[in-house]
Amino acid sequence: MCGIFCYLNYLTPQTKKYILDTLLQGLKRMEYRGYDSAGLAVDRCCGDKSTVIVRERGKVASLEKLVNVSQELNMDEVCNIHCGIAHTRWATHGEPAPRNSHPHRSDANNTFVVIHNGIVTNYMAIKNFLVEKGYTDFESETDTEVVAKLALYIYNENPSTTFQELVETLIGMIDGAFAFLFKSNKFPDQVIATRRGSPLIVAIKADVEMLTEYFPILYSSDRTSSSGVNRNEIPSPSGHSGGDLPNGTTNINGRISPGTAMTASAGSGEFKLGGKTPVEYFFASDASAVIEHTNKVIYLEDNDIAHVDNAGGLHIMRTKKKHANEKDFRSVNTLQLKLEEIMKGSYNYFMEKEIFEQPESVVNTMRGRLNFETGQVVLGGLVEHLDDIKRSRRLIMIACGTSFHSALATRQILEELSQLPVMVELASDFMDRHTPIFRDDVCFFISQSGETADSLLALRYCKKRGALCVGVTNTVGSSISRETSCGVHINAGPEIGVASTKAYTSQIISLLMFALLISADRISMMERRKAIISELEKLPKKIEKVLELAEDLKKLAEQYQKENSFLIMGRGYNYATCLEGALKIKEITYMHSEGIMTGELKHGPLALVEATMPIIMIAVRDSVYVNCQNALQQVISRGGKPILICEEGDEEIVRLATDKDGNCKLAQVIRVPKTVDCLAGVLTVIPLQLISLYVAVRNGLNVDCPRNLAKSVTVE
Ligand code: G6Q
Ligand code: GLU
Repeated sequence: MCGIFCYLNYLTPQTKKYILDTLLQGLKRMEYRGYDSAGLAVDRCCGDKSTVIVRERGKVASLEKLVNVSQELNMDEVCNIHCGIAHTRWATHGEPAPRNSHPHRSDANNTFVVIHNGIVTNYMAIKNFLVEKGYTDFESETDTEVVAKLALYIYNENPSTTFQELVETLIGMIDGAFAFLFKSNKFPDQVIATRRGSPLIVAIKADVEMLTEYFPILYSSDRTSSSGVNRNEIPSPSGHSGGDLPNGTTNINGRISPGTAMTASAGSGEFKLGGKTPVEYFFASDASAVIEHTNKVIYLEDNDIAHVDNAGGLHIMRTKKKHANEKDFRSVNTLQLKLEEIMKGSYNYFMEKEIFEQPESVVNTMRGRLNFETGQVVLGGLVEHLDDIKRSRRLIMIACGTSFHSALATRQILEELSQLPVMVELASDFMDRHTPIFRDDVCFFISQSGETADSLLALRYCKKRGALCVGVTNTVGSSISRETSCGVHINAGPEIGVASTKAYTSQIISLLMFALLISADRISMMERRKAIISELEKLPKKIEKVLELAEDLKKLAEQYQKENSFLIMGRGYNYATCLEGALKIKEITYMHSEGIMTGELKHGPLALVEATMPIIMIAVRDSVYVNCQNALQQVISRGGKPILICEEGDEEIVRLATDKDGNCKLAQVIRVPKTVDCLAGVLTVIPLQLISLYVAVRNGLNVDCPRNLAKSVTVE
């Protein structure tokens, strides 16, 4: 959701054209996250460090057009040092429009400009405060604009304040979730980045070899802030002290310790960045925006303030240590991601690519973890906690959307193999209910992005209550992967399409491997485990067979493309497939679609059945097969003409749907290979992924970025 990007070149001469292209390209790489408008800010020219802002509603391509015709920018000018910031917005306050797009500015001189991902919840209180102080020239309806004006207010109160002090003071006055980047003509060639709740990384490109993998944190000392501004000045309507400050205090009592500009000592060595050495910095919401430039990244944590000063030095600061054992460094990580992995290759859409990648992505999920010969499962991230998990009172799987469906899809096998009660929870509802959680609960947080706000809130809630928190994510370095005690990385590779596909199947495999792991010592489960492991080995080939149905499914999509509704019915392991298939159809095609548990048919949904209602039914030869046959007959006898997803070689069910004159009442039969019950959902969901893709494509819809949706939902 929304993308933040910054490119700062220090002693690395670049033309303005290169700088602007880099900023625009950074935004394009994050387009998949979902947005409604875009904007950027750069210096007017090398000799004049005043800031030029360009903003536009709609796509990055529209912003690019505006940039290219700007009279204010000299594309050929070479900048030795320059800082540019750029943003894609997903509106929370104020309609998508150029005036509401970011960067927002403090005043007509663009003294401070800011870009923001998240929500400032006390923006009204700040606005009233600023208006009272005479800062009245608000230009937008956003919550973000108050931040730019507050920066100017803090600066005006004490013009000798440093950029770091100013931002530290400022974030202490703000409630809500944010990732911010600040640029100011009072502090030229510098940038400050900070986050609380929204993701943000710093990437470093330098020719010098980095001598350490750790970057030290500088802590503020305890003397009164020289910014001279106090958080108490902003009334807090909720009485909540807001900023995550030490002891819940409201005073800003920190001063950033001087710290050496270019050299910061770290445990195992020294970083020498800036000074006489050229260096380039990138700040971004995620790694896909920086990977083409460098693979060295630092994941910022909540309340970190990262500052690149005018000598090219990078400093990471915090007000104070919260706990004695809080780590006082940030690791420099080497990203393994390759640019090709996030490109479309020969496919037209990311969603298409990701659906067709599933034979490989499921292998990547199992690689090095599952030994098909010995049946041994090793999940490195869980080793230390396995005994605690086995001793737990219950397992609780918490997630949203598709990730929730993967929990539902594996609940039964997890119950069977672990012999523990398994609860499956939608993160938002879990929080709404203030669900009781105990120290001997084990809570799983399943999230492709690892940044979903509701799941993250639930994680913090469970952690506070002493439960063991396990992350199941696809994004290394994401908030969920960092804040959980242990976890499993699903290794599906980057998923760019908003509609989750390969992450879903890899989540199922990961949870299934966990079920196999936890039952490894149970003699009574040996045969069952063997059967599952043998099917896991065959799974990639079986997925390939399902993908061969693509051409038939294209034709089917053509037939159904103008429908308004789709009902998808099944039960047992395939109930999750119904919900997930219905979610795919609604989010990508904008058709109404509903997943129905066939056990519930007679309790209401049967009333919807008639000849013209598009219905898909799923029936495989598992323990609920007979119930599925009954449901099929109920639907057919009400005039329904369903599309049936069943197993290869299952003639029995087709005969059942054929009357004595030989007329088959099925609209179409889609056959998938037979597999073990708990894996059937991986195969039955793929035709539904493809149907939704092809209907959307035929209707000319934006498959990868459906309307109103974002890839990473970082607000509640
Ligand atoms: C579905 C979507 C969506 C997603 C949720 C949770 O196609 O991608 O439902 O699954 O928004 O996201 P995370 O898995 O990233 O937590
Ligand atoms: N709340 C801000 C706005 O509405 C930022 C939204 C975002 O995260 O893009 O402008």
